Amino acid sequence: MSQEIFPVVQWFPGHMAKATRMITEHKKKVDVVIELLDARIPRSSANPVIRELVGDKPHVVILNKCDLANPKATKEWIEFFKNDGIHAIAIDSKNGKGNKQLVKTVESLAQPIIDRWLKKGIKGRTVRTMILGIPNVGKSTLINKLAGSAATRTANKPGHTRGQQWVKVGKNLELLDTPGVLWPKFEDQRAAARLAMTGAISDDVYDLDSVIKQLLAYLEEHEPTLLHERYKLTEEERTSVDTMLEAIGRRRGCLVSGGVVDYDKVRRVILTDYRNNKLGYITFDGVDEEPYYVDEE
Ligand SMILES: Nc1nc2c(ncn2[C@@H]2O[C@H](COP(=O)(O)OP(=O)(O)O)[C@@H](O)[C@H]2O)c(=O)[nH]1
Ligand SMILES: [Mg+2]
Repeated sequence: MSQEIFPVVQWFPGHMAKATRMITEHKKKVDVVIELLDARIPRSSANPVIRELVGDKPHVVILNKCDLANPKATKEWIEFFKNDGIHAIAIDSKNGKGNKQLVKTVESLAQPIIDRWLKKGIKGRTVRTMILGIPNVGKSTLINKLAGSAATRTANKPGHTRGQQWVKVGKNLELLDTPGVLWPKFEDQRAAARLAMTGAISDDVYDLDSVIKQLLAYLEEHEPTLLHERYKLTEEERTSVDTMLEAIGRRRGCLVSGGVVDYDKVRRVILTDYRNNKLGYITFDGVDEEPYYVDEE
């Protein structure tokens, strides 16, 4: 079965302009940029604006939620970024795994900047950094973990926006306690479906039927064993995403009176199974995969 593409969510042009303004404003204040990606969808959770705006500023990519991703794929993605000249590390912010490595990486990336400062006679200046990423990628969780282990919040050094503060992390590193929110690329409908599955898009704004069909099509193509272990589908039931949905509905007892399958219920069962890791640990974005775009009128 070939992978079908279903329209998922509409593209909102205003969001890209908002992200651009936010990065442009903050860029001047920071020495190193920390870009948080979802390890399950490192391409779909990225916003291309970041690359253009960050320019040659030191930049570290974090593959967060690596506890939910396929470990082999995470290694491939780290290699992929390395080949592109970008340091990438995998972390699990929820459990604080990888935070020390993150601080060390940022400090080492900042070393040339510190050396330049020293040449100019500037001593004891802290390196400033901020976290950027799309909603729900784990920005607040990471900031809280990093800030929680920091001795003090540098309350007397406010950021530009009211209420923002710099938090001391590590020896000579400061982190802006408010992250930069980026908007994902909704114009790529396959990426949009993956963002929806992983919880980056509010459950009210996308078409669940399209998303679940893409999930089934993806599993059938890339992870058939996971799919069949969970739902025990026969060859015939796997003819199309529609026959799969119907069979899963019958097997899981998602029926309305008269023995008709309650499709809305089936979709929710599958989404819940996926989100509770009952379908395994999947990285949807492949390093070699071509981006897919649907032209919007
Ligand atoms: N499993 C797992 N969950 C995470 C991780 N980091 C964040 N989360 C969860 O992802 C959700 C969104 O995190 P949050 O920090 O609020 O994201 P933000 O919108 O980027 O600030 C929360 O339920 C977190 O507990 C991680 O590394 N692993
Ligand atoms: Mg947050």
